[in-house]
Amino acid sequence: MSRPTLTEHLIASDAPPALRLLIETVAQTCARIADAISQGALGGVLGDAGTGNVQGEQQKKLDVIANDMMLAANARNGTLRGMASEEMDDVSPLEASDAPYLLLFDPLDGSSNIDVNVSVGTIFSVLAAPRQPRAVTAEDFLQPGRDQVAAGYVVYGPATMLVLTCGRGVDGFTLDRHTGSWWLTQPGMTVPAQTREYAINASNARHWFDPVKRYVDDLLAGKTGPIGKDYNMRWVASMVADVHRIMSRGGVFMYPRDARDPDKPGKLRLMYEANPMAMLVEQAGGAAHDGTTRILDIAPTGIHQRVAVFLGSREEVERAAAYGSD
Ligand code: AHM
Ligand code: MG
Repeated sequence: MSRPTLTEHLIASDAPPALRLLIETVAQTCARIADAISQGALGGVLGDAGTGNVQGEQQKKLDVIANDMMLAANARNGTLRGMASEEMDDVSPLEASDAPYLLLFDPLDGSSNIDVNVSVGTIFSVLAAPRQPRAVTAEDFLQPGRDQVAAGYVVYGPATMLVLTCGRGVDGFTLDRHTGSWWLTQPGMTVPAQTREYAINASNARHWFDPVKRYVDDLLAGKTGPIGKDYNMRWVASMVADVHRIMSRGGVFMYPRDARDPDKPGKLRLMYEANPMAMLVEQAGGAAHDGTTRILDIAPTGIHQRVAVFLGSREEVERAAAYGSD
């Protein structure tokens, strides 16, 4: 069967050459990250790095390795004016030039799963750089998610897959580990509007605000409750893996704000987790909101800002929103 490679697909879809080069560099880097992950204990890559990031989280060795790989590979291809990452306190400006893009990424999402050999991922978001050829600052990155030029993730699962949008639908590519090529295997991915599957870390139930409690109670009540159908539940604790399941067969993913720490509006980060996932899910026909607002319309105030996330099958996300926020 003849299928296009990522390069052929990007050429056929008229992606500007700089965007094509950027996406191909990210994809090649992720293929190398996949290789490092797959070495496991043999590669000496498991365990803690012994350092923390700006979020106050312990870094895994692979968090640092993946971050360094992304930085090194993307610094010199001439497409970027700056990068920002979950693992770096501040944005990393590149030389002032007329390079057209900014790149934000979570180099290794779900890294608590690394040491137990469960799927993890890389998430990325591409924004336009300012028109003037000057050094970029953090403010230049603070654009609403609806202005993203492209977004994607790579899931390091039983197969390594890249799921990508450049603003005209969503396509899935599978990595051939022997040749390093990415092949279009899931063109035009869509999220079914309805679902019978939800994803939430229910160990936080006692901290949830009332609307989330009521909604999850109604999901649990199944056929005999007000929603009138039985649901199944899944929680990988790797957002990439949970979202990939939803991109493949539908579902609703929730990481709500809760009462544990009023200064933290949720756990996940807007700029390099929620925004790219929201763009992908919307481009596939789904929906994404924070309980009150469409995620892609949130005006960002900080690179590492956190946000509540409800995303996935459109009708289920709308149902969750109808319960209110807090
Ligand atoms: P990370 O980027 O530091 O790995 O954290 C984000 C991850 C998500 O992938 C996942 O959905 C969530 O944290 C799981 O959180 P919890 O351990 O509270 O269930
Ligand atoms: Mg993450």
